[in-house]
Parts: sequence; C-alpha cells; structure tokens
Amino acid sequence: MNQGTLLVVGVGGLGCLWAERAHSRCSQFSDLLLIDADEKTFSGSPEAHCLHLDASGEARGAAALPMLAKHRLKEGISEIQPLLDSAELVVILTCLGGGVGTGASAEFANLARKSDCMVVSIVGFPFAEQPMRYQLAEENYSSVYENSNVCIKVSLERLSWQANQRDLDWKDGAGWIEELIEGLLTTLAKVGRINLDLMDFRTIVERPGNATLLVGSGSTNSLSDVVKMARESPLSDLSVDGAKGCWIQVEGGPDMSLYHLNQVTDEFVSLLDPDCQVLLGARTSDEMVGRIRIVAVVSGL
Ligand SMILES: Nc1nc2c(ncn2[C@@H]2O[C@H](COP(=O)(O)OP(=O)(O)OP(=O)(O)O)[C@@H](O)[C@H]2O)c(=O)[nH]1
Ligand SMILES: [Mg+2]
Repeated sequence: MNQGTLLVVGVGGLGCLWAERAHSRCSQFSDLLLIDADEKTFSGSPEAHCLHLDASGEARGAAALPMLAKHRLKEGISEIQPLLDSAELVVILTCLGGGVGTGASAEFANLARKSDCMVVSIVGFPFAEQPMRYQLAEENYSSVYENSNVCIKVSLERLSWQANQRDLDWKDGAGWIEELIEGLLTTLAKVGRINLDLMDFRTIVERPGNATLLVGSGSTNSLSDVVKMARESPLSDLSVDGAKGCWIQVEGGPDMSLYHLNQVTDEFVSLLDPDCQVLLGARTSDEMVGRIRIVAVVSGL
C-alpha cells in the first residue's frame, strides 16, 4: 500500500500532540499533518507536513478566534491539497474550546470529504470547570460531527481520570488515543486490502447516533479482566449497551491462540445489542507475548 493513503492530522495544540504520538506508532504506513497557529507545535516533528495558520507574520501565535482559524485554513489549503488527493482515510485529532481546533477542524474535515477521503474525527471536550470553553466546544461540535464519517467525543475529564489510573500524563492522550489510532490504522493498512477494509469499516461504524472508543489490555491469563477494562474505559460518558455496530481489533503475542481470541471477542460482544454488526480484526506482534489488547469503536449509540 502506498504511503499517503492513511493520513493522521492534528488540529490545534493538543490535537497536534495527540497526532504526533499516534503517528509515531504507525509512521511506516501513514503520513502526519500538523495544523496550528503556534509554530512551536511543529518543532518536535521534522518528518511532519505542517500548515502554519498564522501566515501573516505577526507571530501572535494562537489564532484567538475560531473564525480566524477557519479563514486561515481556507487560505492555506492549497499547500496541503496534494496530501488530501492521495489520502483515502483521514484521522483528525483535535480538542475544542480554544481557537484553532474549534475553528479549523470542521473545515478541514469538510475539505477532506470533498477530496473523497473517509474522515474519522477524535474530538476532545474541555473540562467542565472551564464553562466558556465548554460552551464553545458544544456550539462547534455538530459541525465537526456533520463533516465526519465517524466522530468520537473524548472528555478531557475522563482522559485525565484514566491517566491518573495509568500514571500517565492526560495531555498526551493518556496512552489511549495512540493505542486506538495504532490499532485502527494497523488493521486498515493490511497490504492490498485497504479498500475492502475501509468499506467494511465504514458500514460498521458509520451509523446514526454516537460512537465511542474502548481500549483494554492485560494478561492472556485473565481475559475477563481485559474485557472489563475495555468495558470501563469509555472516554466519553456514553453507555455502550445496545450498540448497533462494533469494530473490534484484538492484538496478542505470537502465543495468542484461537481460544484466547474467541474468548475475548465473545465476552466483549455479549455486552452489545444482540443484533450488533461486528467486524473483527486480529493481529500479532512480538512485544505482546503473554498479553492481549482490545481496541474497539462502538457505534449506533
Ligand atoms: N485545564 C486545561 N485544559 C487544557 C489545557 N490544554 C488544553 N486544554 C483544553 O483543550 C482545549 C484545546 O486546547 P488547544 O488544543 O491548546 O487549543 P488550540 O486549538 O490550539 O487553540 P488556541 O491555542 O486557543 O488557538 C482548550 O479549550 C482547553 O479546554 C491545559 O493545560 N489545562
Ligand atoms: Mg494553541
């Protein structure tokens, strides 16, 4: 498969951080695009394509207003159009409530759709104790949702709670974001099967209603705990009961058996609607010896 078919995009400061980390796990088969008004965002990623929205040279950093960010994105889009032309799947990572992410992510999703890309957006929501930012996020979420094939809300509150549990920094996405993207892209990038997989993926996850992502991992000796962890990991406050679509990726070591695979998927799927349509992917990697990981997108909520 050609590089460039899968594009990971960060919009705004936090989104770019998430995108960089996610991309670092699958850089061999995806491209990275960072979009921000703050040039410092680009300094850690020499291999990334960058779109600097503050093209005026005023060097004021953050485009404080979402409308301004949107306008600047439109002005700069010709620079990155070739990336969109070759991409089939675009994963947008952003956080709403500030200027750039709020203003530019929906517009970028719109442009990607116009270039015939499938768009999966992962959208962070500010902490509730930042009511102004929260309100701004609420007001702008629907336009990201409408311009994406799949839109997944991630609450920063939950992310930081999860980060505490894992002893990680919430700003980095607490590990969850990169694990999801890695799982998603690795499955979709299976050589030669990209179109088929994308079509399957689309039918499963592109359902009316909300979607969320679940991640769980642990030892092959305690498969129920892995399922339980995934079950309790929702990054948004949606219940997955009654889900109508589920894309599930199971990763284990070379020692993963069919028994392990069936056990975790059966147990996981039993939690969803009886008529839930399920797409299962599995892969092995050496570093997962003795361990198993589930990454799932659950839709139709
Ligand atoms: N509490 C808290 N929230 C943060 C922090 N960093 C980011 N956020 C939240 O994440 C949202 C988006 O932040 P960024 O990605 O930095 O914003 P941006 O899109 O770059 O927008 P501007 O920098 O405002 O142009 C903000 O609205 C905040 O709610 C932080 O350090 N603490
Ligand atoms: Mg910023």
